Amino acid sequence: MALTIAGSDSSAGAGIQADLKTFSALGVYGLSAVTCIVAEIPGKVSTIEPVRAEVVRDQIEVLADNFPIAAIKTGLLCSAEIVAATAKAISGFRKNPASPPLVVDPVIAATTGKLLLHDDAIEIYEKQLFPRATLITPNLIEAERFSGERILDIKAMRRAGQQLAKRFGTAILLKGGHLPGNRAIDLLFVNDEVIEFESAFVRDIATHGTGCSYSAAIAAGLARGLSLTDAVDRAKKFVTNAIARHFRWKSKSGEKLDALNHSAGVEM
Ligand code: PXL
Repeated sequence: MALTIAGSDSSAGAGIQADLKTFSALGVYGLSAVTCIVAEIPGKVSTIEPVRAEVVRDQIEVLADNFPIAAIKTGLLCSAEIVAATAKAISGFRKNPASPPLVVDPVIAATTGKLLLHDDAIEIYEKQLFPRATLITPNLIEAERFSGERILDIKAMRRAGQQLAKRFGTAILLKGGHLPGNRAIDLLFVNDEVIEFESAFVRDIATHGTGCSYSAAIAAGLARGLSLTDAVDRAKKFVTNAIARHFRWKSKSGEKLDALNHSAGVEM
């Protein structure tokens, strides 16, 4: 079983809905703790309503006591209080000798650039949640925020990834999807090694929810006992397929909208 601690996306392409669809597609039973409710359509966030931090903590604690959780992922945590409550609840069951691996997707903004995380949450992430992580999966914008460096090419990606892995004592998957070019290159920094993952960059498709689905697929792989490198490799293929076999439709106003196809799947 895998647990996602994340926000609800009403359009269900990102957030907790994407995570649960991903877990199911990869044969893993999904559990969830909701951190906030986001009313949105792909590309346009309307409202964000946080859940009280104690309620977030309680959702995690009742699950931890009663389900054999084999991996955890965090997504949008919304506020400093919720990041702190999550770190506290997780450390409760991470004292257990069989503590599950933790994948932290440090969601700061939606694909459109709309900020989803309060600014004062950054420091709590760095102090309380990152040190507990097995893997952190920033995109370039998030990595710039946490490393304080501009990342405009692969060389800068290597520098920033190494810095973050060292500083937080954890593996880092730095996602290069925002770099120019026709390849989507991600770098995994683990145990002083750098491993490159590459796929063709799929153009002209809105990729709302890709980051959420990627980190959920990695957590699913870890829950099924894959090594970190194998879990990332399968997860990248899963996400690439979900993009390639996307759904597309038109809204009432004639706007073209896309969503990932989580059931396109790959074998784990
Ligand atoms: O894709 C980032 C993201 C994560 N989580 C939730 C979201 C979004 C983007 O809109 O709504 C709940």
